[in-house]
Amino acid sequence: MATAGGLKGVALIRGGGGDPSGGGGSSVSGALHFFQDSDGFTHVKGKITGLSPGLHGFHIHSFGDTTNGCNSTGPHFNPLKKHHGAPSDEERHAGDLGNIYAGQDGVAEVCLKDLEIPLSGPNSILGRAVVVHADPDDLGRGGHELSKTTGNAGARIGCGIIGLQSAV
Ligand SMILES: [Cu+2]
Ligand SMILES: [Zn+2]
Repeated sequence: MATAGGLKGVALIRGGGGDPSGGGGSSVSGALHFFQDSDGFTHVKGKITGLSPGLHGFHIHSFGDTTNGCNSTGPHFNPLKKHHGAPSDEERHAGDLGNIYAGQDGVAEVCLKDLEIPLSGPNSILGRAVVVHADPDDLGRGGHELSKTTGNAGARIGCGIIGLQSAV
């Protein structure tokens, strides 16, 4: 597949909140690959394991900082100062990628593309974090006090920093 000089990124997902003794024994892990095509879409592909079956909120958060586990990655990446929403909404955070779905085996196959998460330019997601949540993202429609900020997706059970992928 030609990427026309497109940039590539990678994020290794690891479990957890900040408390090394806690996290409910979470063993979330995975690898996600990113590439930006010539139309400006960034494709995200990979697999995340160790999840509970069902939907899990899936976002780009602002900071590539895991000093305190996934909790130090900050809020949803939101350079345009919008409210939380679904990936298909006009009103959404750039980092709002909706939900991923894990089967009974706890594995989620990720395959999506999005225009708002470039790997270059002022709104680049390189150096920021991908976060997987315990609960489904309500896509801003849940009527909960957190719906318009986080989608009420619950705890951060896995995350990884998006880095530039090596050429080999
Ligand atoms: Cu999130
Ligand atoms: Zn959001």
